[in-house]
Amino acid sequence: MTEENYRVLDRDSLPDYLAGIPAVVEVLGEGADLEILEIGDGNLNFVYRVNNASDANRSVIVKQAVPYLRMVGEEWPLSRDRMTYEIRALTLYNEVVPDLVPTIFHADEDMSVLIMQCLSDHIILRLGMIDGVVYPKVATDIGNFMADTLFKTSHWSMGSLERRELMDRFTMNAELCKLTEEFIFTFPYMEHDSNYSNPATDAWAKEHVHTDTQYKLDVLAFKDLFVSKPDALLHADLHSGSLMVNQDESYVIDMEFAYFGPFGFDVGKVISNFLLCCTSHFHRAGGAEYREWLLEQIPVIWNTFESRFLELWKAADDSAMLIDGLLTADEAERLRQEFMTNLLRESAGFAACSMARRTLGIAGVADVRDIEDLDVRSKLEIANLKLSKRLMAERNTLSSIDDMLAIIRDFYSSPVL
Ligand code: ADP
Ligand code: SR1
Ligand code: MG
Repeated sequence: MTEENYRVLDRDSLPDYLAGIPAVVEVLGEGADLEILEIGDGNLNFVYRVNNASDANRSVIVKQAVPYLRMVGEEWPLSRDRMTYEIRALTLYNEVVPDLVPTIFHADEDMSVLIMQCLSDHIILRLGMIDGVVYPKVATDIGNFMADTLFKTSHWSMGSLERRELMDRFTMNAELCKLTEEFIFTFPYMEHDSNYSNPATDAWAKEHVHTDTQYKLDVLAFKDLFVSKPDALLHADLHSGSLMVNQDESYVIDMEFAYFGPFGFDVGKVISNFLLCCTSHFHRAGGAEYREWLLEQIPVIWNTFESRFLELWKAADDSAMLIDGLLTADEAERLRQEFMTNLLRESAGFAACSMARRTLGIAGVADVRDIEDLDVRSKLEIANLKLSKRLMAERNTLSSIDDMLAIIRDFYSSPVL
């Protein structure tokens, strides 16, 4: 990545830039008039939808990283390296799960630009779920996405040398890992200038989060895992804003945080986003019926993930971890069972961290933060914090996803509002 070849693109400069890229011209049409819309609603980057003015079906998405954190502004510098990692991860995902990620038309590391398939018939899952829309395939798609990407980049699948070579391509996604270390695992559990504020929530957090030694030490144990447990190539920002869906398809986007980390981080984040949305529907129009749908998706996600992961594992050749002849069939079965129980517990802990950071930290979720009535919002926020604390405290009692669901259902059986 060089500085001299970088310039920030905008609606004026995009047409010339795109005209020089044959693969993009092929999609948009030679010499076509272009419509360009800045559609970025994310925290970090600029995203444009570009389409042929006379044929909106001929469209691409242009995503560019700028050298700062977009949600804060230029006063928070952030290296553009993140786009290099997004390009690398999306390239790999296109090999591993091509039906679940956008196709790449062009990638330019010097310009920190990614040009990809425009998902014009799809909506961000978070927005759909806020509106109470049922997506029949999303839970199985996410489960399969996680199983394939996590298993196939892990030491249970890859050989030792090839895995370390792959790890090497993601090790230096350092600034985004640091963002996660701070904004998910540190700042939300203490007084910090960056934190969100809502008076009643602040008061509750002061009493029940900042001074809860066990909870803070538990969160730190998960920060330790995040920092030190390179199980597999994670998406590492797999929330409902990173999924674009419709009734038939689901696509995963926005993999700029990709790095080698613990399996449970992706799984836990996904689960937490269904819970954050579920809590919000105590106020939102979806009500009990939609809450039930959201809760039912959690075992579907987990069971799909688990059965696909185990299917891949049972069919795997020798790996960095296992070679033929090391374990008997019974021993291998026991290993896999214990592994899955640990992964479930790990996922519950990461889900707990994710719920707290989305409640107390700078980067909230629209599910709750967009609710204007501060008292209502605060009640939902406190519910999310209580559920986070319960999941964290009871994670090591879990033997199955049904156990987790039982805790969640018991929690929601007490009044939220
Ligand atoms: P950031 O990295 O800044 O969080 P995202 O990758 O989440 O950016 O993209 C921001 C928004 O741009 C998404 O919420 C979505 O609305 C839109 N978007 C991103 N990628 C695509 C795509 N391939 N097709 C359609 N819309 C997209
Ligand atoms: C400053 S933290 C910004 C957050 O936005 C991204 O989507 C990640 O979730 C990150 O933690
Ligand atoms: Mg992003």
